[in-house]
Amino acid sequence: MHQNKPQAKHQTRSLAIFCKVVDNYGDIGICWRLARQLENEHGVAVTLWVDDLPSFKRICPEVAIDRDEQQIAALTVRHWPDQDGVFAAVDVADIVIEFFACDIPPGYITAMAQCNPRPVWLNLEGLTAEEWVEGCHTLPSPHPRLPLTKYFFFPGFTNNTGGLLLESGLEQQRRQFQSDPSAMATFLARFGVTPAEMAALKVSLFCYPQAPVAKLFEVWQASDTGITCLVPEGVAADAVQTFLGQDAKAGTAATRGALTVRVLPFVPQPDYDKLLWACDLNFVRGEDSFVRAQWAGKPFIWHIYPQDENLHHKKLNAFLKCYAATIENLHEFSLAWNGAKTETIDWDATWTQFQADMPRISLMSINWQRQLLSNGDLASNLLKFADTVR
Ligand code: TRH
Repeated sequence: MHQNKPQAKHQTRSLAIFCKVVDNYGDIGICWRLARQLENEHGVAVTLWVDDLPSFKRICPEVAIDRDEQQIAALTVRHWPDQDGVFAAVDVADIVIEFFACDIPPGYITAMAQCNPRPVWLNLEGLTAEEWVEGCHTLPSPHPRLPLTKYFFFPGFTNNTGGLLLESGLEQQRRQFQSDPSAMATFLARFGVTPAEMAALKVSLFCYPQAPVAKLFEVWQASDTGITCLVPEGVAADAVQTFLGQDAKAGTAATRGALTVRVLPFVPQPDYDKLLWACDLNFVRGEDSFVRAQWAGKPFIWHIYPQDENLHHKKLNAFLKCYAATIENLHEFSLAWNGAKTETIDWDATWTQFQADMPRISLMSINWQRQLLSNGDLASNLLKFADTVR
């Protein structure tokens, strides 16, 4: 079945990823991206177990939401409806990844313990720039009863972590796209973006509902120069609907003052990259779009996933400290955007100062990318680690 696949560079042949969609699209977004890269670039036979096919379909239109098992882009997707199920040792993959400690089915764990040799079992954790990650990356956690060991695998921003997801051809594709204005114009025109909107400052907007979007829209309307804000359907719905004066459906747009807001459909993952590459500034959120914005090489603002007791503010500060220690206006804007400032925010000044620093941020992002690249990519690092513990 896989005779045309590249030779596996590692000892691994098969790999299973278990993904539980907690909310939104990041969980399946990350697992799907990792699965594709392992299959395409490393010749690994991947089975992706996922509990929520409709969410998956939003970022991958080929998904059939009523199928228990399907082949998509040469890998196997299995619907994982519950924790029950009997598995035999032959069902078990050489590497088993549970995403975000999602508790894989007990029957599968029992079958893992019956395998000889035993599979490599990894818990792929969430991304944070906090320093403790380096101490926890690859730590073993022996099973209390069975002869199995699970290892923690952390993505991250330093070479003492697993690195970030990055497909091998991505950088070249990005450069080619960004050096071809007509390719960018053709891409954006698909969503109805006009030449005048194209010539303005182009901003993509992906954030959680609590982001102060209405405040920013007010400032942008009064801007001296044109701003085009491209927002996927369903994002910042209240502010967008108020601005448009109608339902924020894909294809709708309105201009007030200097600002045009245009609603885009939710696009497949590869097109989302192109959107980030084509814009001058990207607002991103969660984990996966946040990482893609870093590879896009454009200024970006991160809306971090909110957590209880404002734990996320600590994570935000940890990232800003390593990403943009010297660019105060980026810090200020990021903290304001994430509700992490106690004083009242002058949005006009915060935006103006941030915008003035955008050329500096673009330059800095080249060095940042270089530093990230020196950590290797997550998929390759994961396979290398698996080889060392097999
Ligand atoms: O959707 P997110 O907020 O996802 C997550 C989840 O909430 C998760 O539970 C949490 O743990 C994590 O954030 C931190 O944001 P994220 O991570 O950016 O994922 C969005 C995915 O959707 C990403 O793979 C990009 C993709 N996407 C598209 O494919 N097309 C689009 O048009 C857009 C806007 C996004």
